Parts: sequence; structure tokens; C-alpha cells
Amino acid sequence: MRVGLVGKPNVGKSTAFSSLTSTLVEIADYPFTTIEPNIGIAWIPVPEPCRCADVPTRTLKNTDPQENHQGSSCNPRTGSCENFRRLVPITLVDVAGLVPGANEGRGRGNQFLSDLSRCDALIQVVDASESTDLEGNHSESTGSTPIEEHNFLIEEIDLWLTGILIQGWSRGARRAQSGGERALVDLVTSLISGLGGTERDATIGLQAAMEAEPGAQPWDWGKGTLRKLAAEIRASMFPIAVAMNKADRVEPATIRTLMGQFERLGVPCKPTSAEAELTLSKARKAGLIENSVGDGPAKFDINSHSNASDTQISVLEKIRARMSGVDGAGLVDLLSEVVFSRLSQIVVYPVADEGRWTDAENRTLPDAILLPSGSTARDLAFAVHSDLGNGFIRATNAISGRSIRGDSELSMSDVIRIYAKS
Ligand SMILES: Nc1nc2c(ncn2[C@@H]2O[C@H](COP(=O)(O)OP(=O)(O)O)[C@@H](O)[C@H]2O)c(=O)[nH]1
Ligand SMILES: [Mg+2]
Repeated sequence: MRVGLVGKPNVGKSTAFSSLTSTLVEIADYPFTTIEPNIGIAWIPVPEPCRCADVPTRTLKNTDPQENHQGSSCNPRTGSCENFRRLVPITLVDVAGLVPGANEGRGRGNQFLSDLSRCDALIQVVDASESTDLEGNHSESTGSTPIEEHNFLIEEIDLWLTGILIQGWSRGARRAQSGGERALVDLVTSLISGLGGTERDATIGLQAAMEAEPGAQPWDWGKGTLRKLAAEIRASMFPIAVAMNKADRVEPATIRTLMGQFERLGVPCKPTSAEAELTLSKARKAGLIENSVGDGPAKFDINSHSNASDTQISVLEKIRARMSGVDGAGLVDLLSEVVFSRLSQIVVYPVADEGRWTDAENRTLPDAILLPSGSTARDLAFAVHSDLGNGFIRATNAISGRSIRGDSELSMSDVIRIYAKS
């Protein structure tokens, strides 16, 4: 699962990346701080309580729940689990800043587009304070609005995809003529597969294009129809959510107005303050505050045993005061919404021992695997290891104790034992 942070320069992409991955990247107040794409891991909580809340009691004797795990009794091989909040990893890409004309290679346009093509979804970071123009230069008077930023991003991606489709379209479509719709789907799939597009994206796009120009032969489709085809493919390939960033610099009422504009477009949107969250993540590392992953920028406790200076405490209290007026703020929440709602992912726990929910090394629920909803027991086997997928015989749902077949669909929080030929 790979999510790209995109947007014009200077909106806070690198700050958001840094806060989400706790990896220090260069942050500076000028365009193009991010020279190469920064790739990192962000941890997000699974929306349902970890299954370790229901571990069969006879297993509990064998585990040693540590106090600081607040009840959680699993032993994650990666990530962690506290208070039954299990964290799963998401690959995050801090994509090169986008400037107008990127589709023609302007700015770091080509870099932008190639970074983009490997992403499953995008979070567009926009500047709620409207303090910079589309190129990312400071300008209080001609600053772009979040909706302008969004339309411009969509347009650049659509123009880029249209360009790719136009190249050789009429010849390709003519050649596909005798093969009917099937051949047309294959043609479009071949054109977009290098960008990560699938047959499903191609089919969705073609459906819309045919409705746009009913009766016309595909090889005669004009630029408008190909643009429509591109737009539908883009929407299918890159679901987009918006981080209404720099919310700390804007009145809450203004934020609500701006959010409403995205709601009307059907684009998921949350207010964020990447800068506040980055400050909090540093304060947490320094032991000044306590909070949990996903708590957002207004929810933290100042650690009374730390030796925080008065200045530090006043900075932290300022963040709290500013952000508590902004409902539902938080980068992790937004990322979580993208992964679990927009991309409909589920989490499944594979185990080797169906009675004790452990692996061969006696670790309880060691793995939490992200899969697209609708995935089957066999899909899980392949996600764990190709040998397990190829040798798949059957599986057991360790919660019900029932045997299930390879094509059985899995549900959120299932615990599954796979039997395979070795
Ligand atoms: N006030 C405020 N400033 C921010 C926020 N996020 C980023 N910034 C500032 O905006 C500038 C550009 O941030 P950066 O992350 O480098 O932007 P990028 O070009 O999109 O990667 C820096 O000065 C940041 O400190 C935020 O949430 N609030
Ligand atoms: Mg940057």
C-alpha cells in the first residue's frame, strides 16, 4: 500500500511526511526542498480493536502482557499494539512539488508524474491560509485557494494521461476494431499499465468515454472524449483525499467554509496542521508529552515529570488552544480514511496455530496483513508467501473453528490458519 503526498510547492508536504514517518527530512520555506522523492513508513491504527482482545484464554498463560501495552497481549513482528490499537505500516511518498505545465515536463514535472504512477492513492496537501501562489511563492494577495489548487492538480494529471492515450490512439483503436470491446479494453490497459493502471481502470474509463460520444467509432474519438477517458481512469487509479493544511493559521469558520467546498465535490477532506503535528512528534520523542498515534494535534498530555521549559510549555499550549477549535484535525486520521474507506482495505491475522493464534515461535498474532476487501483465503496465502499460495490446500477460520475454501471471502479482523503443501 503506497500513498503519495502531492500538491504545489510550499504547502507542507515534507512537513506532513516528516510528522507521519518521524523521519527527518529537509523542511524549508522555499519551493523544491524535496529534490528526490522521500519514501518512508507511516503507521496507522486499524479501525477495529486488535484481535488480541479476544485471544483464547489458554493462550494468555503463555504470553507475558507487558504493562505498557495497556492490555494488548499480541506480539507484533512489525509495528506495535497498545490498548488494542494495532498499528499497520503504509508506504508514504513525499512527491516532488507540482507546478503548472508539469504534464509538459515543466518544473520537476516528469519526476512528479513518475513518482505518482506507483501510488495506490493520493493525499493532496493544500494551503488553507492561501498565502502562496500556484508555484509556491509567498504572496498574500495572489495566493491560490484550496479549490484552485485541487482543480489544477486534477487538470495536470488528466492532461498527462490524455497525452499518453492520444499517442497512437487512432491507429491502435483501428487495429482493435475487429476484436470489439475486449480488444479496446486490452489496448487501453496496455497504454496505462506502465503507470500502474489495471484492466479495471481501463474498463471504467471506456464505459464513461462511450457514454460521452455515443455512436462514434473509438478511432474517431476527439480530444474531449479522450480527456474524459483520462479523467475516469485517473479517478479510478488515484483516489484523492485532501489535507486542508496550515489550519493553525486560519479561523475555524473559514476552515469549515473551505471544507464544505470539497464535501460538495465528494472529495474527502480533513483539516490538518502538519507543523503542529511535527512539533508534537518531536516533543513526544523528547519525553515532554504523551499521546497515542492518531490522536490529532489537540489531544496530548504534558508530562509533569519532564523538565520542559516555560517556553516549550507555552508553545505546546498554544498548539492545543489553536487546534482544539478545529474539529477532526489530524494527518493519521486522514491517512486511515484513505486506506480503510477509500481503498476499502481489511486487516487479517494469519497464524500457524489455530487454537492459540500463534506462529511457530509462539508469538501471538504476529502479523496484521492489509488486503483489499473481497480478498479470499487464497489471496491471503499469496500475501504471506508465494509458496503458501501455490501450495494452498484449505484454511481454517480460527475464530469460528470452521474449515474454509480458497475462494472464501475474508472479513475485517479474521484470524486465519492456512494449510499448504510444502
Ligand atoms: N503555519 C503552518 N506552516 C506550515 C504547516 N505545514 C508546513 N508549514 C510551513 O510551510 C513551509 C513549507 O513546508 P514544506 O513541508 O517544506 O512544504 P512542501 O514544499 O509542500 O514540501 C515551511 O516553512 C513549513 O514550516 C502548517 O501546518 N502550518
Ligand atoms: Mg517538500
